[in-house]
Amino acid sequence: MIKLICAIVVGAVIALLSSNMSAAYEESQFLGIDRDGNQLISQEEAINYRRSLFKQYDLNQDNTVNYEEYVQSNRLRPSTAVANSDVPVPDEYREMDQDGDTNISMDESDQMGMSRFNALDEDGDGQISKEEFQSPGL
Ligand SMILES: [Ca+2]
Ligand SMILES: [Ca+2]
Ligand SMILES: [Ca+2]
Repeated sequence: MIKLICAIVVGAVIALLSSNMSAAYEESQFLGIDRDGNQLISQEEAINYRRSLFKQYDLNQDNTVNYEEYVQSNRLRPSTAVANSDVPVPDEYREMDQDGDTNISMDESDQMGMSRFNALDEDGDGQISKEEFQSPGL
């Protein structure tokens, strides 16, 4: 019986810890995007954030993110796999790559940012509050 109680207590503590950790993650992501620290994410801040992500993805800096760069940046392929082995295309990439040429332009990335922004902005006031901000975010 004592063992069972211990197991329940340990389980509850683990559940509590992991829920706190995901909240902390969202909090730090929010603070990273909210550059002027007014506790709201404006459209401009959202676009700036998308552009900094875009630059990180664009490994050869030619202003497009091709699928190989996306795979490498997101570590979608295990490091032990062959360099150009196929990785299934995630929905996010398909959604961004509107013309389907397997290159993401900055425009396409901006549009994805705006559609995510609008999806998160539940009250439609053009700002994302902490309450509105949630995973997967922008
Ligand atoms: Ca702000
Ligand atoms: Ca590139
Ligand atoms: Ca809002």
